[in-house]
Amino acid sequence: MIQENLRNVAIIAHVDHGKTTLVDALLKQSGVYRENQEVVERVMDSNDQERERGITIMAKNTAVTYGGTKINIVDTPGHADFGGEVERVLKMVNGVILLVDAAEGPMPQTRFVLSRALELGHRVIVVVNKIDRPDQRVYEVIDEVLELLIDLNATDDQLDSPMLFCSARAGICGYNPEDINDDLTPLFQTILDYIPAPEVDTEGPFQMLVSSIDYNEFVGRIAVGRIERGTLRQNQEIVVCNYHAPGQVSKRTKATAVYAFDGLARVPVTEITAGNIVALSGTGDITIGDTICAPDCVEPLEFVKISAPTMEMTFSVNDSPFAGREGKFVTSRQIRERLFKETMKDVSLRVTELENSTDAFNVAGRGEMHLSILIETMRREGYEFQVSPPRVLYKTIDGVKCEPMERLVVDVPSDCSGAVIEKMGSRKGDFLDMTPVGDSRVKMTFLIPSRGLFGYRNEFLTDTKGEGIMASVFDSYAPFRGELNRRNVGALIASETGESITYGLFNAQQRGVLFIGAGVPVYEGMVIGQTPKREDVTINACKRKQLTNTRASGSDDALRLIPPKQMSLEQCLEFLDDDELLEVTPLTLRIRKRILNLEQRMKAIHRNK
Ligand SMILES: Nc1nc2c(ncn2[C@@H]2O[C@H](COP(=O)(O)OP(=O)(O)OP(=O)(O)O)[C@@H](O)[C@H]2O)c(=O)[nH]1
Ligand SMILES: [Mg+2]
Repeated sequence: MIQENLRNVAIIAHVDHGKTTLVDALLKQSGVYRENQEVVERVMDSNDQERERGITIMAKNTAVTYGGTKINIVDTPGHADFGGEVERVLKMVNGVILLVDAAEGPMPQTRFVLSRALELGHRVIVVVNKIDRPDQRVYEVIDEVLELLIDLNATDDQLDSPMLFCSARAGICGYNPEDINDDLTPLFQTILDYIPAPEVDTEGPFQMLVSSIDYNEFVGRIAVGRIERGTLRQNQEIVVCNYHAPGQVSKRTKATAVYAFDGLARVPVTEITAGNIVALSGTGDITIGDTICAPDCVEPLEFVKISAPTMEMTFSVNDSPFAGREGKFVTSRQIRERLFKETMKDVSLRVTELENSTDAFNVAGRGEMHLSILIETMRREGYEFQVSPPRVLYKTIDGVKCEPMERLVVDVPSDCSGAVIEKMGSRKGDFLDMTPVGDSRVKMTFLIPSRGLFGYRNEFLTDTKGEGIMASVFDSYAPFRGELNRRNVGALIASETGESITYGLFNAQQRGVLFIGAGVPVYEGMVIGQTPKREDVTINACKRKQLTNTRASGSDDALRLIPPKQMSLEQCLEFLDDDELLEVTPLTLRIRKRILNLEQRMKAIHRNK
């Protein structure tokens, strides 16, 4: 049977190309909002960190009705670190909308998400967005998209994909850049005409693949996915086949509540047929990739291939001198439970226990941002722990040590290109190609070890006077390219435990840039700033001025401190060197030497020499 009045589509693109903004416009123009209803911008970016950072982190579902047809829409993240989110939802849909920024053109993540959609044989609607940008170059971008499709071995059918032109922000689009409608009718119409309606068997035994997990404190875990076959009724008996333990006896349970998506809400339904995207509770401990079946026909479905993590960090119990002062959850058992819980809903995260330690866990993900979001989420929940610097995951291929390489695309003012090429060289990157963008900019592609990109973003912004755009995505594993310095500055290290004092810091700031001001508790071995050269300097931040007969120590107030450099979580992670750790508590981030005591540290240095 063909579900004529149903379409399931995902919106995919590189970061910031306007996916969530387009969903806003689709919701508005399909009449989801009442008149006078207050409308939030980028409404799908509903969790705290998404709103703060202005990016989508998790893929989410919504649905609109247009001309009597229900369109389930999945909004996906465009940042390369969350590529796993895109991979997992592609099985839920029957086609995709590929957005491309009219000025930036296809970027690394455009290539990644498009290749995944093509592999699954999905139909693609190409939408060139932000045509209102003064620096738009629509006609060049059209060619770039076609080149990309050819490069990815698209079939003739896929090469004939419809192409539309749109301003998501203005809510307008058209079939031709010179002829734009004053609403999104052409896009709605193209979805109805070009994305296939699900063709399904509604009579057979019920079967569904779980593509998302949600949580609600009243009903617990909620499984989301597209019904593959059959019909689901409320309170129907179901069986869950565990994706992680194939062959294991499956758990029998009941679908206590079944919901369909409707605008920003979920509405309870008593019965729903194959082809539809549903949310259901009552499944207990379920994970993404599980299959839910009717008890009389237990057949697990195949899940999509999720790309493997390329880097990891060690999370461990905080053992600094200040441990346990600020966190609510500090034990290894609590940290362990929290990390494993995360793997149930994040398909690209891997957590493993260390062989000879019960207090430490290796957490592997797709990039620094992927792991820093997890760290930030945990600290907001009250967890305290420490993390190692991120390191890439090596692989031995045919007996050769290989490392992950990234495809890096930069779009920079032409006169900055030399500086960027030089830096790429020193970070062991290979230059692939360069094309002009308009009159004054160039787009360059490099293949560079993931290691070579650690800490590069800030340098890049300086080298391009803040006008450069850079984006990278994992490309492949290639033979190890040799040692690279992790950073080219040193650490200013506190030599005493106590409270930082203006006098001591005044001396310290002559040696480098401080991360703390006066009145901050410090301990021996804590990193309180950076030095300009690759050389660590130990300094007493708690030092008081000697009292003399004529002047009291209070005259410290006359010394002026330069405001400290406030280090964000990401900056701390970029800064960390191999012999350092980051202490994370709900209130504070402290960088410290792994070995706190100066004497022991010197011994360790000698040993390594
Ligand atoms: N000029 C212009 N700006 C737009 C348009 N559509 C979106 N933007 C802006 O582009 C920025 C990113 O928009 P989002 O909708 O968050 O982009 P996204 O693709 O969802 O980003 P991620 O989910 O993080 O990958 C926002 O500042 C939007 O206001 C458009 O049509 N024209
Ligand atoms: Mg978004």
